[in-house]
Parts: sequence; C-alpha cells; structure tokens
Amino acid sequence: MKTTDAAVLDEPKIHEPTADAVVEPAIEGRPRPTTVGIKDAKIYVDGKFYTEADAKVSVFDHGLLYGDGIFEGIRFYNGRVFRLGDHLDRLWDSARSICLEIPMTKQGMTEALLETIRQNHVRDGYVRLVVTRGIGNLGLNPTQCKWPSVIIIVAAITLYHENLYRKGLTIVTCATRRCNAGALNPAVKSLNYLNNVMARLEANLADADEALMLNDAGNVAECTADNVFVVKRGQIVTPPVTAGALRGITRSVAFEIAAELGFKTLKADITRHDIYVADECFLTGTAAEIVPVVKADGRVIGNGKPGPITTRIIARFREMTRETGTPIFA
Ligand code: PXG
Repeated sequence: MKTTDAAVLDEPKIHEPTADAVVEPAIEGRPRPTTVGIKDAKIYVDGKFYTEADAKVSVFDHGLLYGDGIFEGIRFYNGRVFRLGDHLDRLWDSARSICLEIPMTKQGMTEALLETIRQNHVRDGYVRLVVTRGIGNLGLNPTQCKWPSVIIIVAAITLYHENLYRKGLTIVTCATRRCNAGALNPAVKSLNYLNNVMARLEANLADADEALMLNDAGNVAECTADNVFVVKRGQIVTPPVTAGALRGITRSVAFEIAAELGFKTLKADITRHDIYVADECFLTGTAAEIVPVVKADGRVIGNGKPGPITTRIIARFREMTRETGTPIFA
C-alpha cells in the first residue's frame, strides 16, 4: 500500500465495515405483506412493469427525501375508469404549480394507466398515480433532479367497512390545522401529506373514523382525504377551495348529482356549529366514495342515521360509477 503519495493521503477514507458489524434493522426476514391485494400484481415504474417486491425508487429521489412530487388516487368500476380526464387535469395542474414537468403527454399517461390496469387483470379497483421529482442529491434544490419518475400502482381497495356506509361515520375535530395556502397550498396534491397524516393520527387516537380539519380562521376545511358536506333544510353546502378544501372530483360529482336531483347547492364557509346542527352530513372522496357522517365531536347529527338526501346521492353515485367512465378493455 502506498503511504507517502499526497494524492492518496487526500483521498477520503472509506470505512470498511468490520467483520462482526451488524447493521440493524435487517430487511431480510421482515414480513413483506402484499399491499395491493392483487395476485402477481404488476406495477408501472418509468415505462416498465415490476412485481411488488421489485418496484422501487432511489433513496435519492426527492419524492422520498422531501415529499417533492404529486399524486392522484383514481377509481375504476366495472371495466371503466371514473373521471379519468378530471384526475389527469388536476395532476397536470399540481405539476404546473410546483414546476414539475411530467415526462409524458396526457394521452401517453392515459395509455400507460389503462395498460397497467389490464396487466393486473382486474375490472374494479383503485389506481395510485405518482410523479416524483426524481433522483437528485441531498440538497433540496429541485434543479438537481433531471428525470421525474412516473409510478402507477393498481390496487384492490375499499376504504371503509361496508357497515359504515349503512351506519355512518363518527368524526372528531383535530387540533392540527389544514395548511394555509401561503405555506403549502392544499390545492396541490403533493407527496407531502404529513399535515393530513398528523390529523389522521388524531382521529386514530380519539377512536374516530375520520378527523375534521379546520383552517387558520377556524372554519371547516375538509377531512384528511375527503371533502365535507352538510345538508340543512334541503340545501347542500360544502366549503370553498379558499377554505382549504381540495377541489375534489367526487365533490364535483356530488354537486352534479344534487343539482340533477333538484337540490340547492352552495359553496360557502361553514363552522363546526353548522355540522352539529346539520340535518345530514357526508364526506366525498375517491377512495371513500360518498359516506354518511352521523356523529361529530360527540354530537349526534340529525337523527343519528344516514339522511334521506345523502342516501339518494349515494344511490345515484353508484349508478354513475358503474355506467360511465373511460373503457379499459375496449
Ligand atoms: N381532500 C384531500 C386532502 C384529498 O387528498 C380528497 C379531499 C377527495 O378528492 P377526490 O378528488 O378524491 O374526490 C382527497 C383525495 C386515499 C387518498 O387513497 C385519497 C386522497 C389522498 C390521500 C389518500 O384514500 N385524495
């Protein structure tokens, strides 16, 4: 070994692990449950399909290091993708807002998504579409990341137990406030969901089904992954996007259905009080679909059962999901 050469002395020392070094925790031997609920699932990563065990991203991906990336959750029913165009429009809006260039066209994304569903041989399920900033260095500057990654995961899911659709959910207001638009705009469906995760933890700790998130003004924003609606004297109200509500796609569908059924709809600020005194309350979201709420902060809403208007909206929603959408197998 050379010892006097300056160039060699300047080289950084590489610490060889000693023979008896144990690096914990070892991943080998950890149980690896299948998470998507589809046998031999195929996951799309940057143009190729991988098994669940082999679908991976780099530890230097800024999606992992900083939550720098965007996503969508999409449902497909009866061989058709529900509101695919709306989801792609929102994904592209999220991308534009954070200066992320999605490395394909909407048409290309549509084909990749449909093909991923076909590869998984399912007619009903959920798709998680993720675009990460890509591999960079340990600095947060995104200009380091030249190649955003596109990930498409198909899964079989039902978010809440069927019982809850019949009996209704219990929600609690959480202390975690919805991020304000000046800090991290809730309109961007970014990979940074710690705000929502913290709220979700509060729901778990309080033994509730969901957490109600307020904004800095103390008005209702939304739940952790769902928009909130109240029904009072036949009028259906949901908070505006400016209150910190996501421009939910199921939210828009609920409004379309309400109008079709002849109910008055309104986007307006609401408080916790409006929920306590509502005749009915329900949540909307791609994963949860439309689900009644029967208790909030210990107060029984209406008569404590899913309301008649909510029930009609759910019935029409189920018809729409089975009859409309982009065909997968055509
Ligand atoms: N609010 C937030 C914060 C959301 O993330 C919704 C409302 C409902 O929007 P849509 O467009 O789905 O009607 C969402 C939806 C999931 C999951 O898989 C879904 C979302 C986020 C995180 C998880 O349950 N997005």
